[in-house]
Amino acid sequence: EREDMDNIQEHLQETHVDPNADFFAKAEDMNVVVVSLESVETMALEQTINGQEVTPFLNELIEDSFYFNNMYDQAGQGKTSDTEFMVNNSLYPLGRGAVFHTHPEIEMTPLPRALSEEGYYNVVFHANSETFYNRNEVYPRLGYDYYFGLDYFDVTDENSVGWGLKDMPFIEQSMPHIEDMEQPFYATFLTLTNHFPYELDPEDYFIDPAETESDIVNRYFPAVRYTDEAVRLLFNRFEEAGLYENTMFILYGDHYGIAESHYEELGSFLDKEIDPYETVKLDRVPLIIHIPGMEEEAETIETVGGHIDIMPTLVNLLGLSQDKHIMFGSDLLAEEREDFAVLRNGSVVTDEVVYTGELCYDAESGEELELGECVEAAERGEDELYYSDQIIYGDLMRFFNEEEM
Ligand code: GP9
Ligand code: MN
Repeated sequence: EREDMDNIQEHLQETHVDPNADFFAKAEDMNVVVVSLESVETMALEQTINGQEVTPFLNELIEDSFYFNNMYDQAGQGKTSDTEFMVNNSLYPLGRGAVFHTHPEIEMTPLPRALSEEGYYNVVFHANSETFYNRNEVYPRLGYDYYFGLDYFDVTDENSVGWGLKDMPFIEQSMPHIEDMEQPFYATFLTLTNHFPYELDPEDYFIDPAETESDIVNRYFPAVRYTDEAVRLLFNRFEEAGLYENTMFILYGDHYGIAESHYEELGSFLDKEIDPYETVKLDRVPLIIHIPGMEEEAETIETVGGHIDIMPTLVNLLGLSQDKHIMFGSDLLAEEREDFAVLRNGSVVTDEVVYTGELCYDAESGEELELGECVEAAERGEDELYYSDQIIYGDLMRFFNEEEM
């Protein structure tokens, strides 16, 4: 087993790309706010309904942030929790089940724990029962100091819908805890309103629903619009609390929103046929990184990546040592970055090809290519998932040797 770990470290060294030195420690000692945008897809940011943007606030935020528009959903069956696992570990989730459920006790080299060592206070806000996804067991192991779960929120019939507390009161009720918190903090907010089946109260419709044969597709857009408004509220509250100027914000879509069973109707809304190539493209989720003082350098970055690349990017921005972690992702801001993402279903995207279900496409044009054109990407994808799975199934981080990184 120790040998397996040596092989994995060797693989990671071969594929390693140096992080961008210009960005090293740019956010050192700042507060960090991570916002998991429930079921928000990149596609949603690009749409309008009757001339109204679906995400006016996010679109505004992008103007003075780093926006990554080619990030892919790498979650497995553990959905939101799988993405939390990736963002905090840069390991892939598993092909079956939620890692939080199946392997809560494995050794890890997680980001919050590293931040603890730098004096950070690490918390999660989420208005769902503490035991859901085994979070109460896993969070302390990730290095979170405190979980503000369901018990901390005042949930009534009036302020809840669908899965529970609506995102706007969720933000309102979280803020007093933030204002009381010792700094610097690393705070994760898990939003919830934009969850399947995308129900909203009439007063929370800021835009009209879409008009297709699928109520899911139709309701999805106003629900995303509501979450966008909740994010605006979060930013406003941070400004009012005087915390905005010293806080780095990371916002990401946790996974896809509209399942393939609704792609016929989604296709009619988007006015295109959704073939396997487009299906992969629709697996994109937004990633926005807002760093105070770097507004001038704002940029939309087209590099291909995914959830596992978030942690290495943050490790560099926060001025932490890359060598203390086993990470499968790489810095999204790296000069020499390789465009690469493997999805948990085995699909692979690079700057050149899209490989999915034994089909190969040109990444730019979407034209079908000979399968041979995708072999290299497909094999790389297989290796990544295989090695990461080995770590989790074999609890191999026990044998992690920092000297070798
Ligand atoms: C549950 C919430 C939603 O607490 O995170 O989970 P999902 O169904 O998206 O995995
Ligand atoms: Mn989710």
